[in-house]
Amino acid sequence: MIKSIHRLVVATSAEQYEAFAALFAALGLAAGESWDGERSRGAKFEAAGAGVEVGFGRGFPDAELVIETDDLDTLHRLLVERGYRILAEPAEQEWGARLFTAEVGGLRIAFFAYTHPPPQRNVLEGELRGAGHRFAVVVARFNSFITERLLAGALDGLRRTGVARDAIEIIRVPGSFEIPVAARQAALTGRFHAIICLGCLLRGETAHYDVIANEVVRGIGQSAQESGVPHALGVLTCDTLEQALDRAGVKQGNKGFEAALAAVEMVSLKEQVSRSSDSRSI
Ligand code: DLZ
Repeated sequence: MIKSIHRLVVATSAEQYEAFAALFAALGLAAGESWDGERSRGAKFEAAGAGVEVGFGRGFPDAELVIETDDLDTLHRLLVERGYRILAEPAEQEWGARLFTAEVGGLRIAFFAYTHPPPQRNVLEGELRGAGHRFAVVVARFNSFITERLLAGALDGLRRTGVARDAIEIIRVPGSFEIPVAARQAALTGRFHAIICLGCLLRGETAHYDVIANEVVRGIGQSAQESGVPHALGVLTCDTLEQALDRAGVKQGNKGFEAALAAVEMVSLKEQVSRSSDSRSI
């Protein structure tokens, strides 16, 4: 009786080993048997459906490892955010799936999600395509040590989704408290498809922290609702500088990057919603 089947990936350096292990842990695979001996170390990662696949003919992915997911875009975003090299961007396959490939330590991995049975009717979802859209980024100077990192993350997110450099305007304000007014002004010009709001409130250094934080978030939300222009919230509310650093790109991703992707997605969603209501009214 077979007890297990694993695709063996032998790293050629300790760094490559760490990169493989970090990737599979990040993908949420369960940790299986592992060892750390004098001659070698290794770890198994377990997925619900694992095995070997044999194939013959056309249309197979150009990869040594094939991973199926039900949420291709989030997975793609995770890999991009973590700096993995994307070899081929998500694209429809003739066999009824969307697929992208990434490279980790020389190993080509294909990630795919089936698109059939066809996506549920009447479900609208924004796409991460920013080309042709204009964005304002409102960024607070207070705690610029953090907010400049958020800004760099946001610009990176916009660039990676295809937004042109000259389609982005940066609006600097003194502190987070001033973000809602500037965001509203920008939204009301009608020149931007979305506004990305970036700031950092630190509890330890801010009197009435909760009141200010609530006001900033409420003000940004109100500006979005009243103007109808999507606003992305990239204002960190942290207890410590250490926490803020983690969320500005050091450990837990970059909230500026995430806010930019949310803005791009919401612009696309808004267009889809209005297209679908147009077609229904014909
Ligand atoms: C005054 C102040 C303080 C104490 N703390 C912060 C902060 O942690 N993050 C931030 O973005 N801004 C802070 N500010 C500045 C206020 O947001 C605002 O700019 C000033 O009170 C002037 O209205």
